[in-house]
Amino acid sequence: MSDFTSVGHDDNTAVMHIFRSVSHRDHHVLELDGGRLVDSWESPDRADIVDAACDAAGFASTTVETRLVFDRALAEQVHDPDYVAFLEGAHRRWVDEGNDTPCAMAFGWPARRFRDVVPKTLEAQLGYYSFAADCSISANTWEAITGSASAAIAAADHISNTGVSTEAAPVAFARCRPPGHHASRDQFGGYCYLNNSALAAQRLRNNGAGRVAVVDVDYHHGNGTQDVFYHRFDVLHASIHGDPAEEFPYFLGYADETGEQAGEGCNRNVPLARGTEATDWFDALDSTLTWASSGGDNGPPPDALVVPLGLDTYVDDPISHFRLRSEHYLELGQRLAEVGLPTVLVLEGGYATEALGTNVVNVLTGYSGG
Ligand code: SP5
Ligand code: ZN
Repeated sequence: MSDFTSVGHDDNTAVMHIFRSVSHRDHHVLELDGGRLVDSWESPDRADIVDAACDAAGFASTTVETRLVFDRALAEQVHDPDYVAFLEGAHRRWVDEGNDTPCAMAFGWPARRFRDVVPKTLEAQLGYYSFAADCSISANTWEAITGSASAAIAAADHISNTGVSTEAAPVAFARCRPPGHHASRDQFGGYCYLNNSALAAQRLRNNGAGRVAVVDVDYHHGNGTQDVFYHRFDVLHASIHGDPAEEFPYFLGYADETGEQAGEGCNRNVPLARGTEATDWFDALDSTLTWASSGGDNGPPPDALVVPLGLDTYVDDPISHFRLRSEHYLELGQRLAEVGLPTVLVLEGGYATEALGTNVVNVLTGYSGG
């Protein structure tokens, strides 16, 4: 039985545990960037560097076995079952249709005043089930995305099962790759296919958490997670990100998106301008954590926290424009720990690969009281 009673912090600090998959390594895809098809910024090196840094820092870890952990029924709670089946079969169909290029990629999308009708052919469905040309599907993408989802699911189960048996609120880090927070109920894009953070939040609900808060600190708006939970009261969603008027994903993430129907008042967006400095970013974080931990605009406080953790807020990130430095990630970890809720940290973006290991370790160390 899981138990989500929050026990707060005293002198004891949380023991961080890491969950990760190895199947990510064979997922390397192409993206359209500046008018060229290039190797994706979201490279296999990212995860390998994070793993090496976490191991060197002495954090305990578990490598998940996808076939034991991946839960298709859970994936179909978060995503359209037809979309999940499409992801599973897309690359096989790409090869069977005689394509001799490595990545299945869309080139046409349902735009304004187009019809929302599922088309028949693979090339049409690639557009129907995606929203951006920064994302494609390679031979081993399905294995990588189910492995990544499994890391998030195992991390959620870990904090559910740890419950009140430790002094401090339990915490786990899902070292996911590929990332997930741009993946909506039925569209991939932004390097994301299955929404790992949404899967973790849904799993925590299934395990007994009454309400779950998701606080997304990636540089980019968590459009996919917002989409999945937009009409729901049981999962709060907040995101601090580059203003969509100038940053990907461009068409969602404004401050007036507050949720709909049962989810009204359960969504919060804090768009910030390019060039935002750490002091302003931490002000946004504090007010967002206060909002989330008090239950959003209405309703009871959450029993657990999921943090889509992007490190692309870093000053030297090659595709992003906030100005956090490595020491700020220690502070981020501390602020998240101060919330005092059972927490799953889920790796999202971060493309300054040489600094990514240090920055992730700093969040985990700050959280762990180091
Ligand atoms: C998980 C995540 O962080 N996804 C981000 C996906 C962003 N992809 C498109 C970014 C376009 C930025 N253009 C920069 C041009 C540099 N040559
Ligand atoms: Zn990002």
